[in-house]
Amino acid sequence: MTSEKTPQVAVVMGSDSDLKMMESCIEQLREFGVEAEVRIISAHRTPQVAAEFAQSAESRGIQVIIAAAGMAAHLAGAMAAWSILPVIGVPLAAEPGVGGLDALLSTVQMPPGVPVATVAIGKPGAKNAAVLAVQILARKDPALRDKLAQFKAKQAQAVKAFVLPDQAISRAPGVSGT
Ligand code: RP5
Repeated sequence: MTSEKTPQVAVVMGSDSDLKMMESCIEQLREFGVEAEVRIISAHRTPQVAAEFAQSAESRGIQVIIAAAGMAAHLAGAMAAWSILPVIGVPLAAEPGVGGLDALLSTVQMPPGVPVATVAIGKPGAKNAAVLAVQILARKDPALRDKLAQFKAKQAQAVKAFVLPDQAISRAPGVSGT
């Protein structure tokens, strides 16, 4: 007998070359106790699979789709086109490339009526996609809501607890250590 729950979040990415960047997303979800269905699906190389995945996601229990891709990144848009689930897009910087600006514009510039909630380029965006997905799930999950509150409080505590080294203070005029 297995106690595994059906994943509520899908994390899809355009290539196995994106996995290194998206590990921080998967890891962040895991820290909240949220398991993800992780798939490599390309909007361009496997368009049929992308359509079928997005169309069946809701009936499989998925609540949020996180889609990451680089270059002319159309994966998040394709997910949003084929599903009514909220889609979070993570633009990635492919190598060689233009630093992810290509993917950012491809992901964020969706036409009216087909939104993709687009986060920052690369690793910070990958992590934020996980937090945003958890925030969506937490609306109907009090335990997850409490974990989010703790996560925020811990972040604030880390900022408050940071002590500037004396040297840094003396080098930055106008910056007070208190
Ligand atoms: C995109 O093209 C992928 O998401 C990846 O970021 C980029 C390059 O893919 P590979 O050539 O490394 O498979 O579709």
